[in-house]
Amino acid sequence: MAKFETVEVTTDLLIVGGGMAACGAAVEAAYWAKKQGGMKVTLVDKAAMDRSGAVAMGLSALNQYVGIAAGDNTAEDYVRYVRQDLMGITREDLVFNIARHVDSTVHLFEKWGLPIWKDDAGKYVHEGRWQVMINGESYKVVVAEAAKNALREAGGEYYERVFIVEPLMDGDRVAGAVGFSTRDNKFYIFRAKATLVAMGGAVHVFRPRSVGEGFGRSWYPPFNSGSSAYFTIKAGAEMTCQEVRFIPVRFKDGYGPVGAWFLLFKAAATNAFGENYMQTHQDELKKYAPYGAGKPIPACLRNHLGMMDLFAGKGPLYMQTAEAINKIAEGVKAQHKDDPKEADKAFKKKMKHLEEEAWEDFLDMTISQAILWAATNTEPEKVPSEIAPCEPYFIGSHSGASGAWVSGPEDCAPKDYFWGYTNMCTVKGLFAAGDASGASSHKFSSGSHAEGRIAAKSAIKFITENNTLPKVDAKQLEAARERVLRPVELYEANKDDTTDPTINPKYLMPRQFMDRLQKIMDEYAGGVSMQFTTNEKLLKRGLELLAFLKEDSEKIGASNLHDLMRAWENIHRMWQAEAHVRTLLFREETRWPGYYYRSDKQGLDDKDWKVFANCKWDRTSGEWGFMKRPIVGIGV
Ligand code: SFD
Ligand code: AMP
Repeated sequence: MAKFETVEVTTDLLIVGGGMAACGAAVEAAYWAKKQGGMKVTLVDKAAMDRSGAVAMGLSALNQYVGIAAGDNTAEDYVRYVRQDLMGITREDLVFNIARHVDSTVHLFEKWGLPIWKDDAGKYVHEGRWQVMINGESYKVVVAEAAKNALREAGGEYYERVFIVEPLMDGDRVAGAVGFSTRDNKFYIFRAKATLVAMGGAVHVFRPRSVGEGFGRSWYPPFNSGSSAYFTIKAGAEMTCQEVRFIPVRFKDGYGPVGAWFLLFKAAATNAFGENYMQTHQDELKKYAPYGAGKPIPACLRNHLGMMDLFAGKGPLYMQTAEAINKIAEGVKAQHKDDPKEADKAFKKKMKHLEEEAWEDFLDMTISQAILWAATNTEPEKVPSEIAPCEPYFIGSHSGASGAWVSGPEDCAPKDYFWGYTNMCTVKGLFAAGDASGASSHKFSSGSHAEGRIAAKSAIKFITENNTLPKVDAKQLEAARERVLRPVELYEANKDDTTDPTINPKYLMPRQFMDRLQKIMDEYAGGVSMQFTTNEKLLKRGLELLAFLKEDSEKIGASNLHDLMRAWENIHRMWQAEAHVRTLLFREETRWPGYYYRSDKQGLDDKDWKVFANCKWDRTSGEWGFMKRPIVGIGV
């Protein structure tokens, strides 16, 4: 086999991931590490931090800004908003903790150079109550630069293009991680006193809508492949909300954002016959009281009402862009009633401005949607544009909730939710933030950064109080190296058995493995082709097929380092998939219609299921355990 050098790095705090939460963690940890004198912080990203993770292409808004100092909202308001959107299932202590700190993160972004839109009075321009508009095409570059500078100044290190595979353990304490370089033949061992997981959520677990020539295009970035879930599950951490996938409704095929259209432009979405499904299906919302009756209507229920028309054959669905833009411009025209010439001029000027904003919304974060509009002659001021629900994603920081079960903050976490260190998982020394931590939805990019800061400060405290380097025996390291590099060895040993090295009886290629995973998930766990619907029988059959896939996960081949990354990405996805299917089976109700439907358990069942559905994979027995955890609010 090709020679792989083993590189060992010893550090105090290890941050795995380089996205929003990891960058927040780096800035905060560097500050406290410097204060503690000589503590070392190391960050490892599979990609280049400037353009890694969900914010790689940029974003057009900061979706969480509370505006506490200005008296616009309180952190308690935010808790009520998230509870409503997630149909009552949320860790209010965690949401509150992020909400009370997020504004300071946004102010840091601005200080570091992120252009946030301001009105004539110098106030942030809001998209909606919680969202502020940015010129965000270089958002991630700005945030990554600050993180790298902070690490450098504190004597820390960052590794880019090193893929983290799995945790190292010292009994019940995490001891670091192993991974490999995606550029050089190097196997990495990171030993650490505490490890903070921030490797995002997961995409391409389900068969995507975009296949063939569009393959790889998805709403969520293809680089996030379930590594956070895999890492925490494998460390033996309790996980939460694994059934809660997120289905964003997006401009079809380019996956352009809809938030600006709904909130800023006040556009309506309709079925193909021009009927506004949010109005025609209002009665349906009553079934999901109290959430259905509350405001804003939860994202899953907004999806659900659109899906009712789609599944009844009234598609395609459309965003009425032209109607919305024209209405705003007409409003400006009306201000010049007495001067038709001036009115016409004002109308044209406003139309031009709105048109620019519409395109910029895509160019800031989803350039491919702008290209698709251009390619299909879609002029938003003249014609409506098709929207559709995407395939399911796992993203605990958006309107999903999946992630690790972490400790809340001491001052406001209910007793059952506090075990010593804020944002520590149920495994000693293991911390999680952003998509990696569960049941604290709607933190988005800014809240994930804030949560990274919270978790890092807490991890540094853990280190000062547990200041020993966990032990990892040589046997564990050798086994990890063998397992991580096995796909390369399998491929090299057997590739000459067949004329086409991608078709081989001794191994399968990462893409073949992923295709099978996606087919299983799509057909048995309620993907796009099943109209997001599943039942007990389908889920159980899906689990049988996943078991065969798991056997084959030991047989993935890799012809190069890129393939090796693909191999591990898909194994990570498979574990995320299994946690999802098992938890869908466990929760016997349909709490989030519009995200998924259990056809055999329709509707809400608050009596039995207004609880968290948690799970844990036992490291010794290899068995999954499931438990209900009570919802305890913070009294707001
Ligand atoms: O509106 C490994 N999000 C939006 N948030 C906003 O605030 N405003 C918006 O405008 C947003 N929009 C949006 C958003 C997300 C997406 C996908 C789109 C549009 C298309 C949400 C935020 O982006 C999201 O909440 C945060 O980014 C979450 O932060 P974090 O840190 O949990 O995840 P990350 O930033 O994706 O970073 C993940 C990192 O992990 C690395 N990684 N590193 C080493 N080894 C491995 N095995 C790894 N696997 C992954 C990645 O490289 C990356 O560095 S809107 O349309 O909704
Ligand atoms: P999106 O572009 O859909 O990700 O939305 C950006 C932000 O706007 C998120 O905070 C969403 O929850 C919110 N949002 C989008 N559409 C609506 C809507 N119709 N009503 C209320 N909030 C919305």
